[in-house]
Amino acid sequence: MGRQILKDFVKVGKQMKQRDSHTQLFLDALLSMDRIGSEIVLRDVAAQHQSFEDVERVITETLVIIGDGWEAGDYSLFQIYMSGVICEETIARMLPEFRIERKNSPKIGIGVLIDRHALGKRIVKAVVQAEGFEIFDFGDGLSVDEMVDKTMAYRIDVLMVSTLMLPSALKVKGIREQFDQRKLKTRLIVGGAPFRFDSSLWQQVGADADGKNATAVISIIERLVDRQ
Ligand code: B12
Repeated sequence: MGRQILKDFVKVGKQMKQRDSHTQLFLDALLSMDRIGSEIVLRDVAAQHQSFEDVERVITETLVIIGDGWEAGDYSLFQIYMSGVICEETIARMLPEFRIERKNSPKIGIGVLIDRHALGKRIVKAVVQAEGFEIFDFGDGLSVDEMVDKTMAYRIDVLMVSTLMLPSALKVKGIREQFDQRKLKTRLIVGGAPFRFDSSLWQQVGADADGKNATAVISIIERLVDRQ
């Protein structure tokens, strides 16, 4: 028993050492639901690196740690929920400072297919919005038909689909099939954990591109729209 406690203690110590200090500070602030402390950490990251990409990295790393901790029974569902809310609020306050003006934006839609993991979508949406694009949020837990119907109703040029579970990722194929049947020219960009774990999955499901994170998606949109 004593040995196990010592082992666990050493393991936690190692994990803390390996973590970036900003990630550790942000984790502590989120777990104690400290909104002001969370924002101070992210502002410090932004000031040191002068880019939103590093802010995004700290947010994503920390949310994954909290999610894994929840699965291991260390944190509560409420802590995950509140962490998401705090991240979203903080991003909404910080991103306008990075915002750029853009003329002739393509119409972009974003939604989570089938599953309910909405945190990644919120971050992607916030970044795309800050880059001056016109973006419509279709929500989460959407079926293939709902995704296609909304794409048509809003005359979307680029549809961004977020999925965090493999069965949902495989359903993207259904969106591609319907686009082809209806002869829609809408470009399809996918993202989320299954596409990060398997780098050729986006091609297998018929997407036009995948994005590893929110910051990466901007150049992908520009490239796909230019090519049309
Ligand atoms: C937090 C979390 C939850 C939270 C979700 C809270 C919420 N409101 O979103 C809760 C606790 C509710 C949850 C529930 C479940 N979860 Co969960 N969850 C996670 C966890 C730990 C982190 C996900 C997350 O929020 N990451 C932080 C965000 C910011 O990162 P992200 O989503 O990856 O997004 C970034 C990029 O991927 C990218 N991106 C995302 N979308 C898009 C879209 C585009 C177009 C682009 C370009 C980029 C992009 O940019 C984002 C910002 O950088 C993952 C583990 C993991 N490694 O991903 C498991 C995980 C996704 N969950 C999993 C599972 C199985 C479930 C449950 C079924 C069962 C369970 N364990 O209880 C339920 C299902 C809920 C449902 N119906 O959808 C599995 C999926 C496995 C699989 N292969 O299918 C994972 C991978 C855990 C695991 N290792 O088993 N989960």
